[in-house]
Amino acid sequence: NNLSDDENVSEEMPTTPGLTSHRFSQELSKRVQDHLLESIQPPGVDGDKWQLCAEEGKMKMYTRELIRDGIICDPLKAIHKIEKVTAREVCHNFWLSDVRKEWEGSVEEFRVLEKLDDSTVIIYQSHKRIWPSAPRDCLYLSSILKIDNPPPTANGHEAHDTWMVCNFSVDHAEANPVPGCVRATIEVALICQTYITSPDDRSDAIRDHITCDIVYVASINPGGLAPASFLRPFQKREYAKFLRTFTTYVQDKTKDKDVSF
Ligand code: 18C
Repeated sequence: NNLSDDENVSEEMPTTPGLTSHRFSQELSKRVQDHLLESIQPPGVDGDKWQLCAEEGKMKMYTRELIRDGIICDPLKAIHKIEKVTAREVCHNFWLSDVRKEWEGSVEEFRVLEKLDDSTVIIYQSHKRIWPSAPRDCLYLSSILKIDNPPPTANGHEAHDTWMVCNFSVDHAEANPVPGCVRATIEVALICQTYITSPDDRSDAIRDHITCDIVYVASINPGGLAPASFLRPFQKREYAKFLRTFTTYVQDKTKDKDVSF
């Protein structure tokens, strides 16, 4: 398998977390299970505290106010539905380092520090600076997984397939804190499900009958104090920009290619 070949999605990705073994397997497996239990749930169930903060077409963004040790760490949950792409295509493009700079506008530089297995890497990245605050960097594990037994979906339909990318902060000997740079910590998941719609037009192109449901959750601790009046609107804008840019990127990139389930 070649990590740098974005045309050929690995055929040997683990379908269940924990099948391959590395020093973060257990932690990864636990986080994946938590995302499948909680993150995948639509906002509004179980009397949760998610508040709708933005809506753009089929994309809805929800947030909750959360302050830890005085630092604003408001989590985000976004749900979206995009046409003509599969869960695998969306997750693959989110996970693959080679195309990161083609859609990720917040990153200045990044490098893969370690490959733990064919679907799991540890990444260090620095972010574009927001003057006058200190520069930020982060260090995280990133894994792509096919989920074989997803929980039943709230929409009552059975998904054709389910894929997930799970990113979370870890430590690594090759990425000690950088003087003057504030390390942000992250917990991010992108969960995607493909649905095949029944043909209601004359198109026999399979791509025309595919829809992908997306759940994106992010909890970012920016690592230092930032005024709420700046941070909250800033986050909202940046997350919306990311979701818009990234989903359009995947649609453009795949539109003339064979469908990859
Ligand atoms: O999930 C996304 N991308 C993945 C691949 O990069 C990965 C990334 C996580 C993002 C980590 C962010 C860490 C700090 C960010 C610094 C801000 C830079 C913004 C520059 C904008 C030009 O999982 C998609 C991520 C989409 C990110 C949206 C930005 C969210 C902002 C979070 C708050 C950060 C506060 C920064 C401090 C401000 C001080 C006044």
